[in-house]
Amino acid sequence: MSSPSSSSTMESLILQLHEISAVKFGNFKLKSGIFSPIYIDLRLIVSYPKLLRLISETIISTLPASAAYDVICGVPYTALPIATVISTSSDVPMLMRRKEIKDYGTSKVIEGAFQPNQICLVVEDLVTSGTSVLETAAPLRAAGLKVNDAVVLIDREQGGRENLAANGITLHSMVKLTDMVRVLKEKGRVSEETEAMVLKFLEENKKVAPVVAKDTSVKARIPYDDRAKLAKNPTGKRLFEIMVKKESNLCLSADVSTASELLAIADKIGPEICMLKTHVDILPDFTPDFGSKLRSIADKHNFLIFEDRKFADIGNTVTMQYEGGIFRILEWADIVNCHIISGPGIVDGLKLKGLARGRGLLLLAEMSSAGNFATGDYTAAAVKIAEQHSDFVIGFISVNPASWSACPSNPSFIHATPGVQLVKGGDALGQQYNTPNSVICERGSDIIIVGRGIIKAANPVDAAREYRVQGWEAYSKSKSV
Ligand code: 5BU
Repeated sequence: MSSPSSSSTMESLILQLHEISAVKFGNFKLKSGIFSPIYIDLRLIVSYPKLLRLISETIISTLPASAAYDVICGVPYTALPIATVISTSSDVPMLMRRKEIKDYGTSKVIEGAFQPNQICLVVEDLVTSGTSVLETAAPLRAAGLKVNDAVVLIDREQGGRENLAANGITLHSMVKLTDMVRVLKEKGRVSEETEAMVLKFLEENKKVAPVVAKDTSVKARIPYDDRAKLAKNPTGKRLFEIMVKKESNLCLSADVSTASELLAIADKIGPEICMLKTHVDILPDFTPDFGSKLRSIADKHNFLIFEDRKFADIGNTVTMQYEGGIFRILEWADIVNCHIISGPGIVDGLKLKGLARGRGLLLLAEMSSAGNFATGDYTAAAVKIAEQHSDFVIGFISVNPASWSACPSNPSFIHATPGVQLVKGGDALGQQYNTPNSVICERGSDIIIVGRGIIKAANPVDAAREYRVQGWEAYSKSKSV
């Protein structure tokens, strides 16, 4: 609010927002979980085209020249109309970020035409912690765009600017919440008491964490290198060591249509991952030399191979399924997994073949799909079986190990979590996605397993790098909770 003309525009804008009840006073729960005496609901502005135009014009004129950009992208949904008006009035192409990921067609997260390395300005209506801006910047960056600046109509001044700066994004705001309340008080729209209450609230809530941990029982994490020393199984130990060496807790789920595609993507993405997960029975061109070819790629890039076979039969049968058939999984997979539905005998069976070869086993303690039955006592039973076989079991497929307060697992066990994408959501067949930060920091897992988020990305290598960086940053942060 520098020049008189810009300050009168701001005043008029604030008053108009108040007139349409886009600014409300009371006791409101925010997305971040905190209660606030002031609430801003800018969804209404679509019904006031003149105001929408004024907001869009003012937003763009507030930006300093240093904030150069080639394209713009509004944070869904409220900022979409603002971004659209900016795009059409200033003739700058726009992109759209999908909030829900579809499982048909192109499965794109970013819609619109763009070139790698173009600079994208993120447009947002309201910033509290900056989480929504980061959720939009992440898939833009994964698609190869640069995100350096974000512009917002209202800054609640609760740490968003700092959280974004920590992620390389400069925030430009048109109106600060303190200015808004001051203007409304000066113009007689709110009482002195209300102003004081809002200012006190802002003073007391200057910093809202970008993502508020839902489970406060999440403890500071024991570093992977210390846990490597605790692991009894050589493959479990090696996995921790690879993670530390490559600064990667990313497992690629290589669910591609052919063995040759799988080998090609393993070679390209190998440097980013600690583990590669296969479903060997989906490959129509599988040949007996598949295992040795994949092994040499794994050795070249130093990652482990995890065949997501999900054994489920009695002990005697799984010994044959593990070693025999056309796939001969035991020959080439460092790690396999199994259900415990048939009881502990399944672990005895797999161990009979795998232990002498130094292989490792993950138990399915939880699953990512909606309505699955691996919960409560079932999860606790998996932990108990793992403890009894800690020479062979290296850990779990888990979704929310931080919530296993009744049956915490010991730190030598590793947790790997499927159902990960850069944005929360799901597919049409029950898959449920959480973000890398949520999986590692809130849910207490160790490894993010990512399939379509990488495989279907416009540039899978860039996407893998983005997942690796996000996964590792989340781990680094969680060491010092
Ligand atoms: P996606 O494309 O990231 O949704 O792929 C997830 C992969 O993880 C896929 O291969 C599944 O078979 C696998 N998966 C899973 O999604 N959920 C689970 O609970 C288990 C495995 Br176990």
